Amino acid sequence: MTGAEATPDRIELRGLTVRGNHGVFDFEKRDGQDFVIDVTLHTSVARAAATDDLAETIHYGELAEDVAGIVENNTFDLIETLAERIADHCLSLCEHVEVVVHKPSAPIQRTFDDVRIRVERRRADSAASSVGEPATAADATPGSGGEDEDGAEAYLNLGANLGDAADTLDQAVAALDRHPDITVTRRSSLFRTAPWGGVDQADFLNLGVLVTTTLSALELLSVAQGIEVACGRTRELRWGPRTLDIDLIRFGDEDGEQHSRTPRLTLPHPHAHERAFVLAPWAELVGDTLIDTPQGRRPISAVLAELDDQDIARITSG
Ligand code: A4P
Ligand code: MG
Repeated sequence: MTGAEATPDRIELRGLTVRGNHGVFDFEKRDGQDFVIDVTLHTSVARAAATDDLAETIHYGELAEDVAGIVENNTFDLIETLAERIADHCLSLCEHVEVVVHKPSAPIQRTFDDVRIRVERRRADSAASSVGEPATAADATPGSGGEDEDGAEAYLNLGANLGDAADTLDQAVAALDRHPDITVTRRSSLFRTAPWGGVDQADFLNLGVLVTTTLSALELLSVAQGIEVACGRTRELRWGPRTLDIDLIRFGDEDGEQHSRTPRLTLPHPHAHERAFVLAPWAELVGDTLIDTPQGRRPISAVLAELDDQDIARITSG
């Protein structure tokens, strides 16, 4: 399904109409309007046709829900950004996508039929650049950073504090592992953790996973964000309550980790060293690795020991 070879086959979703709050004007953000989305996935349907098995293809119902979620759960000034974000998600499903975002009620003081943005992206493009941000040298090299023939190692932290958080985390780990280019090699215990960041809210459940992946760091982040949407992520507030949050903490291992400083992807994660809910599951999985802190590279155990005022408790073993 994700082979790089060109295929004449397409899965096409046309005219998906979703209300959203995108636009540069305040009234557009406040009142919302309809956006119409077309998606073309270049992917072979031969195996699905031969086996008549839904599991061998991309489920267009799920695709429509994921895309609708991206339109509904974000507010962008530009439909360029919306198109890029949808394309990013679709690249977690196949290697080559086209996305058209129409804004038929755009505030234009003339009679017009439609205004639209069309983007065409391939996985290699998305690894090299993202909207308006300079790509770092590391971003430009998919998979760079401590990889071997199985791909690179990465550490992800998952958190949830809305709905059935434990079930959502289970589903998210399973979804990561189901991805053809990601293998979950280790999963930590589940931790109950006090909210970090000053927002008064319910405790979180957090866990960490080590994965190996042949994806680039940006592609891995896109897959994680797609899983957040698929798990019905809702979040109104930075550092506030959320159905599911997946943060990419380290890409590569201690001896060859990738660095990136774009807003789209900052690596290693800039707050990791301040968060017991990130470090405790990580230490459980890797033992005493060296991590970046403002004081330089330090053993994770020493950094974690200084965060003993943060309330966390292991509630199941991994
Ligand atoms: N982004 C950049 N670098 C990364 C990275 N390494 N990993 C960008 C993940 N995302 C990264 O993320 C905002 C933007 O960060 C995205 O566009 C992404 O491309 P978001 O997930 O949409 O927003 P957010 O999660 O609300 O903001 P932020 O700043 O990422 O929050 P955090 O850092 O994820 O913190 N307390 C406990 N106990 N447990 C938790 O799990 N989580 C948070 C969220 C706060 N407090 C918590 C917990
Ligand atoms: Mg986050």
